[in-house]
Amino acid sequence: MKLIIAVVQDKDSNRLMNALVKKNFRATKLASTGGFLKSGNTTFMIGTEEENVATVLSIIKDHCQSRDQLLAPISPMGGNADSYVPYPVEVQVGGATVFVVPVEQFEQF
Ligand code: 2BA
Repeated sequence: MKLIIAVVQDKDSNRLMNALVKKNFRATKLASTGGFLKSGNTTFMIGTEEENVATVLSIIKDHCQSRDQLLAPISPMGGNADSYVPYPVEVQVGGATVFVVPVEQFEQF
């Protein structure tokens, strides 16, 4: 068994969850925050058999799109001056960042 961990944009998360459920994949959605933009994103945990990994990856690919996002300057007041960027920066946020990890044991009680 494998655990697919996918960090996706909030905008794509409902469509992705619907597509996974429609194809009978079980998934858990977690609210997460990107370290760089410090804005919300969604992390999916999808446990599935090894032979299904390619199918799940293609569903993720089909339902998540990359977008340009503007990183607005935020005053360092009360925050960390090390990360202060004084001008807006455009970054391309990927459709999905995916990790596929082996599952040592899977139990449901
Ligand atoms: P964030 O950390 O908020 O990053 C958003 C986007 O900002 C990234 O898109 C990338 O284009 C840019 N970015 C991140 N760090 C940067 C840096 N040090 N310098 C310049 N640009 C930078 P993605 O790479 O598509 O990542 C989207 C989200 O996926 C990330 O949100 C983070 O939540 C997650 N992620 C990406 N790589 C990861 C990793 N190796 N481990 C864990 N989570 C990761």
